[in-house]
Order: sequence, then C-alpha cells, then structure tokens
Amino acid sequence: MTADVDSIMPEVPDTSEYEKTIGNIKDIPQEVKVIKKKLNGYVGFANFPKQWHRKSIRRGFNLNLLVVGESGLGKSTLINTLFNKEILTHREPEAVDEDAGADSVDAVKVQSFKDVVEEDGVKLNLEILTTPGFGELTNNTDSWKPVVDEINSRFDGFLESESRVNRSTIEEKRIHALLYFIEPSGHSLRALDIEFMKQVHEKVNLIPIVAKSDTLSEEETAGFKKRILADIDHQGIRVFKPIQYDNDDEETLTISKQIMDKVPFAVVGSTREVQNAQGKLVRGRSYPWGTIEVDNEDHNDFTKLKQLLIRNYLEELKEHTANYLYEKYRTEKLVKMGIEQDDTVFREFDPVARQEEERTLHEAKLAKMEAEMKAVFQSKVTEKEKKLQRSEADLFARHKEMKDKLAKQIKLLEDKKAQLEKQKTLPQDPPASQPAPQKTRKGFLR
Ligand SMILES: Nc1nc2c(ncn2[C@@H]2O[C@H](COP(=O)(O)OP(=O)(O)O)[C@@H](O)[C@H]2O)c(=O)[nH]1
Ligand SMILES: [Mg+2]
Repeated sequence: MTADVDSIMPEVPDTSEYEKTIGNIKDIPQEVKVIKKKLNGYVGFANFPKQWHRKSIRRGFNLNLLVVGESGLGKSTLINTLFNKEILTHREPEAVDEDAGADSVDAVKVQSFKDVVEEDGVKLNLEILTTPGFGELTNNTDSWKPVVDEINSRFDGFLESESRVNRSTIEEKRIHALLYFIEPSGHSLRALDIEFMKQVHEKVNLIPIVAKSDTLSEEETAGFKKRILADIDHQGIRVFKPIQYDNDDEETLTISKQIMDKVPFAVVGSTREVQNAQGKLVRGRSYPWGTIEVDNEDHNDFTKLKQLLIRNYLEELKEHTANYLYEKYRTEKLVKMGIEQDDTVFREFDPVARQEEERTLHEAKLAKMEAEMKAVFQSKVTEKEKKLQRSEADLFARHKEMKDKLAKQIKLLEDKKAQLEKQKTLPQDPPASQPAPQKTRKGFLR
C-alpha cells in the first residue's frame, strides 16, 4: 500500500511526529513525484470468469446428442458438418444390412458414437446417439419406445450414481438435446412425427429440424415450417427455447430471437467443398442451377442451429436438462417408488416460524441460566452457613477450654491460699541455723 504522503505534507504545521515515523520528509527531493495510488475497493470477484475459464479448459466440455429420424435424411452428414469431423460413418452396421435387405430391420436400436473435438485448445467430449431403424419397421407405432427407454435409463443411471456413497466420479451421460429430423415433404407433420415428439418433449430438449431443406424451394420451406409450428403448438409440444433473463443485454436478446425465429431449422449438410458463385471454395452442394452454401445464412438455417447447439446455448441445454427435465423425472420416479419427502427433515423455510422457534430456544436458554445461577447462589449460602456454624462451635469450644483453664487456676490458687493460711496459724520459730526466709514477692502473679 502506498501511503498518501503528499496529501499530508503541506498542511501539517509540526512535522516532527511524522518525521519520527516516516523519516525526514524534508529529505525528499522536490522533483521526486509522489505517486498517489487510490485503493478503489476492488475485491477480486470480477476475476471469477477467468477461474471458471481455467477450470473449463482443464476439464473440457461435454455434450450428449440424440439424433432421430429416418435413414437417408442426412443425419450423419449434418453431425459431421456441425463438428467438422467424420464422427458418424454414413453406414450404420445395424441399420444397413445389404444382404438381407430393409426387411431385416425388426427393431429400433440405439447406437452410441463417442469422439473428442478440439478448437483453440478447448476440448468438447461428444457422445452422439443414433437410432437405426427408426420409422422403418413394418409397424412404427412403437418407434419412440427405445428412444424414451434410452433417455430414461440414462436418468436412472444418474439417479443411481447420485445416491452412491462416493459421488465424485459421476459421469454425465444424460441426453442434452434431441435433434428430430423431419422429412422435407413440404406438406405437414406425419402421425409418427407428432407421436414421437409428444413422447419425448418432457424428457429432453427437443429441437425439430427440416432435413435436406435444399430439396424445397424457399416458399415451400416457409409454408412447411409454418404448418409444422402450428401442429407443434396445437399438440402442446414443447421445443427447446432459451430462457430470457432480466439482465440479458440487447445483443443476447437479439441472438436468442434470431435463433428462435428459425425453428424448425431448415438445414443443409455437407462436408464437401464446392465452388460458389464468387469462385470461392465453400462447404456446400452443387446443382446445375447453382450452389447451396452450408454456412450461408441466406441459404439455410445451419448456422443458427450451430449457434444454438454449440456457440450460444450448449450450457443452457445442459442446465435445463439437469435442473428441470431430470429433476422432474427424478421427483416423479421417487414418488412412484413411494418415497416421500420427510418434512421434519426438509422443512420449507418459513421466517415467522423460524423466529418463533428461535425465541422459544432463547427463552429456554435464559431459564436454564437463571436456574443455574440460583443453584450456585444457594450452594454458596449453604456453604457459608456451614462455615459459620463451624466457627461458632469452634468459638464455643475455645471459650469452654478457657473457662476450664481459669477454673483450674482458681482452684489451684485457692488450694495455695488454704495452705498458706494453715502455715500462718502454726508457730513461726525457725531454727537458728536456718536463715530467715527472704521477703520476696514471689507469687502466682509473676
Ligand atoms: N440434398 C441433400 N442431400 C443430403 C443432405 N445431407 C445429406 N444428404 C445426402 O443424403 C444421403 C444420406 O445421408 P446420411 O447423412 O447418410 O443420412 P442418414 O441416414 O440420415 O444418416 C447422402 O447421400 C448424403 O449425401 C442435404 O442437406 N441435402
Ligand atoms: Mg446416418
């Protein structure tokens, strides 16, 4: 800390006291500038984001995505385009069995692909789940079931690991978002789409996608989107929507609105580079009539979907999964298992009741202290009384002792007196040889 020396210098009439403590200030050469440094109450918590940043870099991020839709809708291509990496192979072994033909698919399976992508030293651990066979069975009415089972079993796994004694190594396997691919028919949602979305929308962040949107014209896409949204609204299906907070700045609100305006995202996927109209190499698809660019916002909604999933709302997708969707599942599950909240343990906080409770406790404490003080006082009094009684008896004994002593002396004297008087009555003629007794005042008073 730098003392504000220069502010105290000119006004102090007698500097001797200061000289004693800070040295002779007259020795400071005139040209030396005393730098004033003001402490402005900087506590340090503005640095929290940096700490968070460091921790995040160390730990990395993770995202678990479930991708659902019929085969051939461009799911694998879109995932690979999103993360700029060949994460999903285009042929999923369980789904495509060329020898047996399409009829061999008898159940929807869930397949997991794990990968790590890295950008500027930031790691993202990915788990992509696909559902080969979805929508391709002879009877698709239960196509949603394996998907719902997968979401539930991951919630169950988390619930189970949360109740373990050691919770330090809980792996986050819950699904953070489900990309549902809608066939670009240009009409409206099919019964299967509606049924599926209704089954999952309360368990996962649902993100509807119009697949291969380059197969539709701009007008067709707009009309299709409108009808999809109307159906979703009519069916009461909840799709993921970022929460808007009071302290969100203008930019955040604009981004959120721009993203949400694009739902359902009409996307184009391609990991291949093509030459665009300006002769530049871009990710896209070439047609005789021109080029569709993946990353061009005028061409499709890929960029907005990417913003939602990665750039702007990855953390919110995870937070909503953990704090809302999982919590809801957990509560329902525990209630179903007959586990109820013990209100004697988990009481809701009621300030009035708490105050009353504190007052009662305080009063009980006071009463206890008072009783203790009384007891101490009483024991002290008793002790003193005993002491007094003891000294009284003592005094009495000593008094008696003295009295006895005196009585003995009196008796001794009286005996002596009687003896003397007896001697006086006898003839007083001592023998001549014997000297006359000296008249000394030898007596008991000596
Ligand atoms: N027109 C068009 N074709 C696409 C698009 N995405 C993928 N494809 C093609 O569709 C076929 C199936 O793609 P794939 O990603 O394997 O689909 P998946 O079965 O859903 O995983 C491939 O030939 C892709 O090149 C797209 O956005 N537009
Ligand atoms: Mg695929």
